[in-house]
Amino acid sequence: MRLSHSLIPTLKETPAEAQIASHRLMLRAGLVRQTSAGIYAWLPLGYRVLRKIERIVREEQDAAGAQECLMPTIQPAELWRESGRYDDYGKEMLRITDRHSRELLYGPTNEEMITDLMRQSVKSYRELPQILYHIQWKFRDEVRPRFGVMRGREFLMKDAYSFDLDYAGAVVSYRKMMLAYMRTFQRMGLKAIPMEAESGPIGGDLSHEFIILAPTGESQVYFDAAFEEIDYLSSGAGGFSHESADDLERFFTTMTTHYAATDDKHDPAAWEKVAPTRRREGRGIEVGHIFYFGTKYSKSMGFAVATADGRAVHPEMGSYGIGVSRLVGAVIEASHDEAGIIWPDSIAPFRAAILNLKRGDAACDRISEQLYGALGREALYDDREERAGVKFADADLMGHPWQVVVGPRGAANGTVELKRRAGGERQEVSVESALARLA
Ligand code: 5CA
Repeated sequence: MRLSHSLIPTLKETPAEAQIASHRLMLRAGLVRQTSAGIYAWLPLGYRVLRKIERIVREEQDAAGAQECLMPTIQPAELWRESGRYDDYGKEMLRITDRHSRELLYGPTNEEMITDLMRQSVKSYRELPQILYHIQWKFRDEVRPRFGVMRGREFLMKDAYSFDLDYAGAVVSYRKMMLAYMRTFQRMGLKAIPMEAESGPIGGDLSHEFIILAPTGESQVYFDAAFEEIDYLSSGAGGFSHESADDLERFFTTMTTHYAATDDKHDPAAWEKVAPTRRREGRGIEVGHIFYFGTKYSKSMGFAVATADGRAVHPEMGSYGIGVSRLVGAVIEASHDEAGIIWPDSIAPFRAAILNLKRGDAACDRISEQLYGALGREALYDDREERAGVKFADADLMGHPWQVVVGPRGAANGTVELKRRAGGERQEVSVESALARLA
């Protein structure tokens, strides 16, 4: 993309309404703009990050055997009357009436709708287990939307739903999703820790929140350093596979043996037993939440399948959420400095920015175009008529993992400066070796 013709409105000043780093930086780097309270438009730079996060989430859901589908944002009230949640949900639910006076709502989650879709078609034990997921916008009329996309009213969620014949099957699905989550967050450069949680309005018996550390997190968390040392992506010895029940068991035992708790579940006596050098404590942000709730919806909504011996059983269910749009803010909370965002390579909007320091200089223009041509869609070419200082500051603010600085002195000798955003290291290299590093 050429920055001169892009809607990436960076700001020098900090917007007054932004209280936390990620909100400030998302506005300043031109990722989003608020259109109503708690509702955001995703501008090109922000949308590229959102899509990359979505892609990682999707790949890991697919790898765990979940099927992607897409349910609508607008749902009929009747479904929610069947489960009894229409009234329970209260003012957080955005209720809509259409021209025929039919009651609709903008979905805050999809347990009812997926149960309805399954009960229409799945009749036999032979068709289970199944896990379905979608990545779709949700609406919750939060009393106090705040911190930008971290607590929005409209937000993008990945929600998955598992259906099993019995409790033992449901436990396997729950563990598979938990492993998929740990892999997903690790791929985004995040250290997430699963913590046992209350299940709240979703209902149910077993629930874990996935928390990442950041000073602005909403709750105080305590955990064993063991969580920081596990490589969930490793396929070698000690690694975990979704395919193996033994691996899933060993994985779940690991996740639930080491101490981890939010302040409302914190147990000082158990905490005392963790070696002092291994105690980790800080503020945490919830980026995902999973629930096992048995037959709560299958029973209330009359979804049953025939077993091998001709009985009818209500499938055991779980639901599994990831805050896709919240993750954009959460990653920034976990990875930024005074100058701006520091994107992990896996979700950076662009891999590199090309900074042409002297537009109109034949060598600078030629080398910049050459780099841009070779790097293609993964490069943002700063071809604006701006001072070098402005280009440096904007590139740091936007946080691309690499900057390729094309200045007149180097360009005359066929060299550029390659800067790594994370550590700040700079290196004078030939155009060819810059390309080799970034390709
Ligand atoms: N039905 C279940 C799981 S599919 C569910 O709705 N779970 S949830 O309420 O915990 O939401 C799942 C994730 O969505 C949360 O962990 C959080 O990361 C994200 N989320 C929830 N509310 C908001 C919000 N107001 N703004 C941004 N993200 C949110």
